[in-house]
Amino acid sequence: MHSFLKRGWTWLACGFAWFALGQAPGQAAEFDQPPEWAREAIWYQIFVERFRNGDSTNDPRPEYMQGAYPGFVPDDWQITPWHQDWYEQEDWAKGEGENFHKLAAARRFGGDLQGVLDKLDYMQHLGITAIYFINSK
Ligand SMILES: [Ca+2]
Repeated sequence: MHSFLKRGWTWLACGFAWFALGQAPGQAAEFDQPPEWAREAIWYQIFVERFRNGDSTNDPRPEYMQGAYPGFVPDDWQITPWHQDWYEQEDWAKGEGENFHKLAAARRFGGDLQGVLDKLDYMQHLGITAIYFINSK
């Protein structure tokens, strides 16, 4: 486990470096010439907020959602239960009178980097060698 965590951090760092290089003007790698390590990697793409909640003390609160799509925070908004059916509306969503997809954008699940770290063994079991994080606000 320890060696995997050590390698896991390397993978995370490589992923961030890859992302940073892709964003730095004039320093982006040629698209058709990825680094050797990226050619060999088995990628796992993670939307952290929806992957796993490893620390409930950092869960989103309504004040964190100000300015984010859909542009309002419904009354009585709460974290969406982790295993809720995607098409089931939360109690806070039922009385809003907005379409389903707009309210689905107001969902937050509380996933965080601790949740990713908690599942490194699982990802190793799958044969994953690199992680690509999807950005979210
Ligand atoms: Ca959390």
